[in-house]
Amino acid sequence: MKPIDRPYCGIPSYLRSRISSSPSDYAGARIGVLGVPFDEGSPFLPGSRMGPRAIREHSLRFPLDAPLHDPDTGTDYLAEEISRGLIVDAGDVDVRPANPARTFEIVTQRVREMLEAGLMPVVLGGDHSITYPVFEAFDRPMHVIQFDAHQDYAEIDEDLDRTNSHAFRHIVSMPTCLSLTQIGIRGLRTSRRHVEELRGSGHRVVCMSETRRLGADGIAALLPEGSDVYVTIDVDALDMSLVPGCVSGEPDGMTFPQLMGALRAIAERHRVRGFDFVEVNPPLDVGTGATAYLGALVVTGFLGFICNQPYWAEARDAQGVPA
Ligand SMILES: [Mn+2]
Repeated sequence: MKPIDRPYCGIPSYLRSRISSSPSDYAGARIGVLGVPFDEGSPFLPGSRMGPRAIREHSLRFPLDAPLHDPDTGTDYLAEEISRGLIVDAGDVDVRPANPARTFEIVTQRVREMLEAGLMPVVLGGDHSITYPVFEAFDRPMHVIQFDAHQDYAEIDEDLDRTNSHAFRHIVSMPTCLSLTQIGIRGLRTSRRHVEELRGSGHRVVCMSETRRLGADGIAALLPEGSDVYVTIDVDALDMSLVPGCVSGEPDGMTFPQLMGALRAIAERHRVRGFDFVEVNPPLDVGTGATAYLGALVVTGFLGFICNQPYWAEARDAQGVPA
């Protein structure tokens, strides 16, 4: 009997990939999807801890019996990855409630296990604090590209150090961070000091007017061709009108084609070594789960762009890890 696989049937793993949190089962896969259901770093309304589960559920709405297809460009995506089972859903980090330091150690350890097994990590948040322990798992020096309305570059002190406003203060101080490029920064919650400090130390803060002026290829061209990059996408990079299920939405944000165009151009020009997608807050979302669906679309679309690159396909078919 042919399965019909309605999205409301079955246990939701990302794109119905096999589920395993044990590194011994990672062999043969190329991509590892890891949820980090952590929102203790949120300064206002909690709820993004439910993000990984909602994004997985909405990923079941894509038809998986054929390659994902974009009729506008005539492009197919993820045909090999889905049909050959090259994606493993590594489940969620087992959060230690009220113990963020310990939770972050486990995040780093889980991502490191995926890297050691040769998987490209795709991490689903959670709030944006999680990018710090995720990035910490990489030994490879990389340029960091952050799509976000906010800089998340707050000063660290003994009372505040692991919130979603601190991730990039930690990351720029790490020797593996070659540079930080922030795209889509806007709104009156921005600090002049943070903008000037980051620019003054050689990083890039690209606000909305410049984001529009550069366009997709201009954004990708901010870094030398072939750079190793880590990409982190806060859903609030998109315009507030698109993200009812996000506590930190700001007006005058990126359109969906602006974001996807930039992600496509980055996948084409650079070597994406991993990415995360954060800040979808399902309890705040509208009844259709539109923001979680948008999340599934951004994650799956970006993964599709990466896996369509010749270097990726070559390494995939040679049964090796993209070097
Ligand atoms: Mn953020």
